[in-house]
Amino acid sequence: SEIRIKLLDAFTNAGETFLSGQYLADLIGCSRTAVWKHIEELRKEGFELEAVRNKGYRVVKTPERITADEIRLGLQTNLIGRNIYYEESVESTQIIAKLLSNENVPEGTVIIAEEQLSGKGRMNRTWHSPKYTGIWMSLILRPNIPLTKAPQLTLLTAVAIVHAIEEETGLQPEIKWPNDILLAGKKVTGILTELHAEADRIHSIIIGIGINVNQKMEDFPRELQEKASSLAIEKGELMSRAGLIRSFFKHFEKLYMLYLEQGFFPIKLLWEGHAVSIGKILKARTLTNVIEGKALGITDDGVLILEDETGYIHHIYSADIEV
Ligand code: BTX
Repeated sequence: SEIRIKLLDAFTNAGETFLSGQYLADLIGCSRTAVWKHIEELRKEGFELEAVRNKGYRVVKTPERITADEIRLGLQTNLIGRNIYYEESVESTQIIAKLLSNENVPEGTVIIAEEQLSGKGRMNRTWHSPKYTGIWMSLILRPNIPLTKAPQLTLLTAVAIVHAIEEETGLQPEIKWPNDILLAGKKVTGILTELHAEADRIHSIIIGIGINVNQKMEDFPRELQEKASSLAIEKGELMSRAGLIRSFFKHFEKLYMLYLEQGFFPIKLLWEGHAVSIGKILKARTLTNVIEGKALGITDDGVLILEDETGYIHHIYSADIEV
């Protein structure tokens, strides 16, 4: 709105100087209540405004938005992230990716949003995606591979995210089968792979990636605080989301090319190297029962292999894992 623009201009010109509510109201030509209302709106958007009695307000921090231009500057890929759609607020980037993939956008197209109102997890769960704090994005791929191999791309994505987090933070995340990325045992990233096929041909694979970057603990809902964390919490400092996105694109592209040339084997080795669960006793909770056993590894199709105490080998296609 006009008031908002004038307000931001006033703060821009004021720099570190405080501006009183009355001064702003006179300058803009509105009521003090209107000034106050807009200041509250800015706070909701992620601005931090310091308020001091008898002095007024000043902006101490702006929301760190990601812009497509900021990501493009310094991007080192040929395919992944060359075409970026950036949205302020969406229901789910997966939905937009699906619509775009039907319009035949190029492979490697990415949809990024600052906020998701109904971020999707696996099996109809939700993914908490608050504004300006994380990376909520969907990547459109069109590989020429059989349908059954699609889960391999989830594992490849996990390795790429681990490499990007290592590069950008120096922290060493672990992978929990099939798609959780953990720091200090807490989930910092989720991956959701959705397959769109016609008959037995892949039309597109949409990989949804949620990375908790700059959340503070109190930004998570109560029920997540014990099992979720962010890179900033684990590292002890805020991070550039654009830098992490660029790093992810680079590592993903490298692994994806390797995968298309040499198949899953080299990816599998990298994945197993980062997996916390391999060699440990796990509980796999499937839709129908609970299987406890030692994790021996994964198959070429990304299926988890568990050996129970009787020596029986189970193949786990989909489950929640407790280590
Ligand atoms: P998942 O089913 O493995 O994880 C979902 C579960 O994780 C939830 O039930 C909840 O317990 C927990 N959870 C929810 N939000 C968070 C969070 N921010 N951090 C840690 N734990 C959380 C994982 O599903 C797949 C998530 C993919 C999210 C991306 S974001 C971009 C794209 N668009 C979209 O709608 N989803 C994907």
